[in-house]
Amino acid sequence: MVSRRNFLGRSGLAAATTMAAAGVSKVAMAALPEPVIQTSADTAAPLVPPSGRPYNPVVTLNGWTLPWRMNNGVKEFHLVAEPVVREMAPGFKAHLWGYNGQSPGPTIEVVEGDRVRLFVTNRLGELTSIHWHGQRLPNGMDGVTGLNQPGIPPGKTYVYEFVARRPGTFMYHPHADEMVQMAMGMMGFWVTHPKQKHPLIDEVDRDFCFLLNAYDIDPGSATPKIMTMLDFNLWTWNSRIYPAIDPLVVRQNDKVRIRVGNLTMTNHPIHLHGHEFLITGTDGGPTPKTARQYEITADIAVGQMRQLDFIADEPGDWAFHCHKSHHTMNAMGHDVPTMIGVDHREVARKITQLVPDYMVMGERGMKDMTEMEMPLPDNTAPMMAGQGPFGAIGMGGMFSVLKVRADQKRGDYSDPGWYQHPPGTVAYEWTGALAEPSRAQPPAASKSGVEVKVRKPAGGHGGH
Ligand SMILES: [Cu+2]
Repeated sequence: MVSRRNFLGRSGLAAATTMAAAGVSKVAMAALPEPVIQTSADTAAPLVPPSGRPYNPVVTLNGWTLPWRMNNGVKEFHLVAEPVVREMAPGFKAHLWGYNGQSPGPTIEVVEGDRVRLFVTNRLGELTSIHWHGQRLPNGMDGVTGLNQPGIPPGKTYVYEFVARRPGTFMYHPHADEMVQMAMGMMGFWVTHPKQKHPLIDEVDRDFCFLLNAYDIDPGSATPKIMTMLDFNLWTWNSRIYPAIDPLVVRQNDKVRIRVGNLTMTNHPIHLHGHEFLITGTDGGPTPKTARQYEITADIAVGQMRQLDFIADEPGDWAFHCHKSHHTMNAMGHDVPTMIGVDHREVARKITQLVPDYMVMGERGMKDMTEMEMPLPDNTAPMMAGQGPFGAIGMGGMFSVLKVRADQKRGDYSDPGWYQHPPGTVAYEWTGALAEPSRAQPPAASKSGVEVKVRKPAGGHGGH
């Protein structure tokens, strides 16, 4: 089957939507809608709905929303399951499976009560299906291969149709060979907006969404190891790793919503600095007000979605990340021996005679790694990276920055650069006299005769 593909960048999206919404002949409407393909991994501008009930669109982090066409009052979408090349970070491209040119697939946005028709074309080499995670729908539309429908054979297109009955935050993913297909990146976000003012769903100024996903891609290779169960080396938001995850840019005092869905193999405690949020919605829908409590970390289990609302009233650059420290690192950093406190100057001198490029790693901790220009194999990313205004940030993986600015324009998502701290508001070095701290006498611990000694780092190296 040959479909014309629309290659779109940021600016092309609006044009394609207009085209999709424009009057088309009856013959064209009888055919399925042309698939819209996205080639860019940039965060697309929010897709203001050109047809149907109005709503405040979401911003998909390093992603985009799929345009639709209206056909006799039905919103029609066309998803194409296919191999894609996803740029996880500049210089690092992964060979994944996804939808419409990207992994994750495009976000689908509809309004409560919309009748939705989704054409799903399979351009993979094996069966697939789509499960509409969290939706109320007729059983035969639930997408579990073998249970609710036959798998969609390669080259075929199936049609799903249902009414988006409840507003909230949803996901979609295959229910066919799903261990493989999800390890390869097949998943997407779905938001159903309320059709009118909802007592439990506040209107917000900025509404961000992304999926948590994880991959195991050996440095220098491009295809995920699909049999990995837990020991992934790439912890990603929408198949991107920091510093290639876009910042969440907001205007000071904006009411902000962040929707997160977890399709990895473990839970992720997602942590926001500088603010407290309320979990206003879960997989089950809006959370009753009496059940909400302020949090700064939301643990999101596998298969769950969480909707975090807060007022962004503290200006600055605030870290926003998974609190599992191994999840804020990229590939290369997972099988290195612990060398803290080991004086290996002598062994390093001997090795250097044999291997001139030998590099001592981690004897003072691993932070040095962020400052080293370590030669990397082609097609991978450094373990931790990101330059901030005060030096190396030393983060990778599931990490981004909430940028709150007083002078950010309404609806402007462009990166304002680093926060300019008012004078006297940054931690500073104490340069006065230092008294020796008084220490309690250790109890009779020396009974064992074991003493632990740590060689203090010699000054002179790096710093910032
Ligand atoms: Cu995590």
